[in-house]
Amino acid sequence: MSKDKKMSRWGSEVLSVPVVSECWERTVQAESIVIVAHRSPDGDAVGSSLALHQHLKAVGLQSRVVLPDGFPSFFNWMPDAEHIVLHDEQEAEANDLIANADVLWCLDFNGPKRTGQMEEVIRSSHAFKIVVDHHLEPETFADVLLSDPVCGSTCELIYGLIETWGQLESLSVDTAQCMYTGMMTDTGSFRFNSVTGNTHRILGHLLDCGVNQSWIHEQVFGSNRIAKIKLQGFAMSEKLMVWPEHRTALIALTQDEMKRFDCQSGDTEGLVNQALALEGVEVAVFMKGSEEGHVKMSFRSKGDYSVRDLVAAHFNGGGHRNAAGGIMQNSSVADAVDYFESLLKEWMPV
Ligand SMILES: [Mn+2]
Repeated sequence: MSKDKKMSRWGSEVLSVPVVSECWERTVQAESIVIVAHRSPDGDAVGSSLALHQHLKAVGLQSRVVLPDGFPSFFNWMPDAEHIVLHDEQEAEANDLIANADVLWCLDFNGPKRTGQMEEVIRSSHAFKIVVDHHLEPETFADVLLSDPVCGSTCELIYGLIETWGQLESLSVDTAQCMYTGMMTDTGSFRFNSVTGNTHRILGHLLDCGVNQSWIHEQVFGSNRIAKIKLQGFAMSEKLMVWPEHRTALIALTQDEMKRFDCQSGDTEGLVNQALALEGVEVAVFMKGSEEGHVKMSFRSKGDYSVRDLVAAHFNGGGHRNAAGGIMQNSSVADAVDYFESLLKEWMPV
């Protein structure tokens, strides 16, 4: 890195001033600005999309947010969440927006595959595409790639963008609330290793902007439906498997079981972390059957053990060292559990 290269104070090449400035120029000149994020949108996907949308609004620019499918209802309070276009419900409108966008902001995903049914229209759109993301091994499909796998959340990178644009004075409460939400949910409420001094400096500024942090926490973590709590109780009491000799725990739920408890989007979130929080457990797995007959999996680990390597080798997925996701196509949950068990000796810590 040459010394005279202009950097934002973020200290990495990720948000180099000329590149970030070009993104701004393109956005200002665009007639149609569209923001997209990954499928099964989480707090960071919804939060970063709406944070950018709200910021653009604050400086007088209109944009639309298009997501592949629905998000948990505990994010409904976010300003303009009701105006998000969901591809699985409004396919024609969603495709039209993406295909005809001049600038397409792609947030919180490392490749179009992560947007499910939106993949093709994103790839073929003639828009100027800008990726802002923090997942490993980003695909180079966009015109600009602002990727920082060390950063705790895409929301934190959005703050960095706004700062590098010199627009922090325009940061509205609405923008700040969305940003805070994504930073909170992607860092386990600010406790993961990805949290830095810079994260907390940003949080300090967001609070100064008027973010109501205890209210947000209450909306996201303190508004559980009874059905969700019962499902989680059932999972912990009836479905938890532990292999103490391998310091490994697993919870697996079938479609039938989830239907029995009226499982909705987001209801199984956090189960894998509960399994990981068990004494002596260093690797935790959550599996669930899907409508399409696949088994979706979340892996978590503590310390140096890389679940990413395990997932890449056996479960058709990827992620980070301590958090990864995979899938077994056309498999029953029972078969997926059996397969995982057969790998214990070879793969799990002893
Ligand atoms: Mn994220």
